Amino acid sequence: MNRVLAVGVLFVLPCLVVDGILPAQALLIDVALEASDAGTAGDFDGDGMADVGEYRSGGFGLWRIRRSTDSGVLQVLWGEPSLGDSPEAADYDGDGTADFAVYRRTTGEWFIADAAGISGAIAWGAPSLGDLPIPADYDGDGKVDIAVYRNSTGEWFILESGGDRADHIQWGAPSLDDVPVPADYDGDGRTEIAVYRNSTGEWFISYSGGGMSTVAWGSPSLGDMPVPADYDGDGRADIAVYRPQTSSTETNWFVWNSGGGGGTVMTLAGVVPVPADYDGDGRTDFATYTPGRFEPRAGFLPPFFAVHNSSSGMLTTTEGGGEADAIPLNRPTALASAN
Ligand SMILES: [Ca+2]
Ligand SMILES: [Ca+2]
Ligand SMILES: [Ca+2]
Ligand SMILES: [Ca+2]
Repeated sequence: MNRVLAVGVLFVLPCLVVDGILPAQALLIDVALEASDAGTAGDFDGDGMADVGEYRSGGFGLWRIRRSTDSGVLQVLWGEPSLGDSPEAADYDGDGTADFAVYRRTTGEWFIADAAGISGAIAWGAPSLGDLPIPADYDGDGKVDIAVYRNSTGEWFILESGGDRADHIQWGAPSLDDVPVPADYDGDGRTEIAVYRNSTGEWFISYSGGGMSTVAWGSPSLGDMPVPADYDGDGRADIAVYRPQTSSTETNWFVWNSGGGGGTVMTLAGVVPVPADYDGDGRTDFATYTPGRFEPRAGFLPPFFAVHNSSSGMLTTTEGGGEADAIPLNRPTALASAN
């Protein structure tokens, strides 16, 4: 793989804010006012609280973010769905706010809008080899690194933000249905390379400081999906799975707390898990997204988010944008990288 930066012909990504502010200005204002050193995943306005948001997988690549600071809606066009762009928002420049970014699944290119402006195409990924986008801060410099997991071979290719070094690691067995679950499991600030084995429910974690561990946590026959995140707030990602519900009262979150005390279970109805720290207390909140849908008598029911706030124990619901082609942001890596 090679890296191509800022090629002469930039992309056809239109970028505008529908509510009247040019995106470049909006981004710069956010940076100037809200810069902080520790970015919360999914936090576009930089207040330390993740924002609920959606990206339309059809049409013109519309993002719709509900700002946690003022509940205002930020709408930005970024991406070209017809070319297979998928949303990969993350804090690539380390200024404490999530940057709009897409990975182009037809060409293996990344397009990022960060504080420095709009990137050219960064070629990092081979679609024909089944590469999946898995951005995370692997080198621990506070900036998310561009990375892909090669689903055909189990290889990881990481473009480290600190020093522009590239890392290549073999970790994962495609024949055993491994999926990437990168997260900071030991809390040293560097994301671990890890896979969840969909055939057995085992986790294989390769620690950034050396060593590895294997943990059995998950029931593949019940459709468990890995959702690692720091639910107990000790700074280390917890091993966790989300189980699709057959009824709205069925328990569907199973967390193995890294801080001790065994496991945590939670029931929160919804279709897509979107865990993130929405109330900004340092603990990841259980959260789900239910897509918009047509009901025979009711007509179109808009999508909505349900968040169980860890700070208060209260449930918050927020209506989404209303389009049937919208997909939620803050999906776990294993899910987000797959589609
Ligand atoms: Ca926020
Ligand atoms: Ca980094
Ligand atoms: Ca934890
Ligand atoms: Ca929280």
